[in-house]
Amino acid sequence: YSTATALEEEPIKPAVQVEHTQLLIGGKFVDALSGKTFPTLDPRTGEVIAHVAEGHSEDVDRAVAAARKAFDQGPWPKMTAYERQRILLRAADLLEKHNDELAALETWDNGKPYEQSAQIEIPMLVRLFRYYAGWADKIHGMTVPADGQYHVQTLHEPIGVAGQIIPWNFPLLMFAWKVGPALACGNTIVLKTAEQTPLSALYAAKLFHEAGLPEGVLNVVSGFGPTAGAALASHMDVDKLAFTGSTDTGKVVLELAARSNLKPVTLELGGKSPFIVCEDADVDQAVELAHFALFFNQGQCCCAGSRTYVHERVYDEFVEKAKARALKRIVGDPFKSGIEQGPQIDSEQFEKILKYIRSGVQSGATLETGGDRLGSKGFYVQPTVFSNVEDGMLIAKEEIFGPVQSILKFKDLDEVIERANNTRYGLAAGVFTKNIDTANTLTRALRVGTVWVNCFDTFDAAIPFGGYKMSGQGREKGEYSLKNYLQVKAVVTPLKNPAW
Ligand code: TXE
Repeated sequence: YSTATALEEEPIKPAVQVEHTQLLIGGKFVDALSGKTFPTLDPRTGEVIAHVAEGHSEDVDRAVAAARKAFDQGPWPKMTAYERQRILLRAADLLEKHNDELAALETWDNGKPYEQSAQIEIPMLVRLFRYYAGWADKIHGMTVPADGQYHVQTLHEPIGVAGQIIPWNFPLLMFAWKVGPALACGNTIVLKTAEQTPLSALYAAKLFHEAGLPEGVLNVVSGFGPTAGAALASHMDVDKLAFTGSTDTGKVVLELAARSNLKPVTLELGGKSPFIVCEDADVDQAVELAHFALFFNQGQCCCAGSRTYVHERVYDEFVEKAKARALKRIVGDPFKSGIEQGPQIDSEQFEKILKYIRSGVQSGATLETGGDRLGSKGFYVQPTVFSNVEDGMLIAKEEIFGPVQSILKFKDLDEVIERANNTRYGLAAGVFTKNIDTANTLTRALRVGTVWVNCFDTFDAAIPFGGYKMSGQGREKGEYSLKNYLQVKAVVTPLKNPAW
């Protein structure tokens, strides 16, 4: 991999200052009541970027009270949809104007390539908020032809205070997936960022206030899961919970929500998505797409194509070329131009990935390339490829969340359908074929929330996303996401003069 030696150089200094490290509650930046802070680390070195206020349950209480007040007494849910839309559009303009600062913060805190942040993720963030701004004045109920002499209509109303818990792999995009629909529908929010990546959401939320968002509508609490996160999930005054993270933590928050006030919950959880390369595939193109499907974002994608199923007729050629492609992957300081892969998020994920790699070797898979850390500091992992992987191996069953490709061989469609579906997950799948019948068969047979045919990770704001089975509940993005943040009220009025 191209840059092992460069990793020993001094890391490049990001072109941004960390301005906001406090909690954002009621429109103001404030310290945690305990005065506690925690360090957020640079994944390139493991060194401290900044100390950030550590929210606990009493801070969540304050944030929920601010959101409650903003919902019950503030202008936000009552203002016209057009006014809400204009604020969201102004916020999108400000996010766009601060593209480079947001991208630098995102890369510094997360380790993803700066060019990916600046050219893909921040533009997607802007697009998401423009998309949701568009919805603000298009949310309406219906008239219902009920039996009897009644005028019946439905009102679509905001739910109230939304609690939102997000992970660290796409901090700003997860912020947008959650905040966008909630605001478009007129809710108020308490958002808890991941402890690994607290910085960019604070910056973005400040821009929403500059855009005219009333105070208390969007509150951001940094802190840890078992304290701040659990307090939010179990809060009696939070009306809805949205969570993205691991399946295990998803179960915990669902239980907390049920045991407290039965708030409805949407969950976007883990995956072990198959990427199926059929016998008619152009192998070079398939290798490139399968590589992207797995290695994008250091392999830290819930929908990563982490089971690469390849038809036996093209298998040997595929494995050889997949190995060559991984060896060409450019790993290095994510602030350097042309970098494809930066460090993993933190030491915990880094150790977890290396453990899975050892397990792959022990279980008898063939390590084609990679298999170890890269450099001596920070959390860089060699792009790793295993062939001869079998369904029962841990690396084929569990979410590795790292740059580790597992290649499995299959003989026919029925067999690969059964094997691809034989998992507790059901988030996404990739299908690579020129045959329309094969594509149709696979897209209908796979029990997953997204099938990408001859593409992968296509993530427009308008496309719904979510999981079957233990990959989640509900859908985010697209029109489908709105119903997570709306109540339906039926209004029934007798008709005094049925003749009319
Ligand atoms: O996830 P957690 P972690 C997967 C991936 C990864 C593994 C662990 O396989 O290796 O999960 O990562 C908050 N009550 N994904 O530990 O714990 C936490 O503070 C309330 C897939 O980072 O699920 C953070 O804000 N909240 C995933 C968020 O939950 C709690 C993205 C996610 O953390 C909590 C990330 C609690 N008890 C990891 N405990 C995806 N679907 O994209 C933690 N949190």
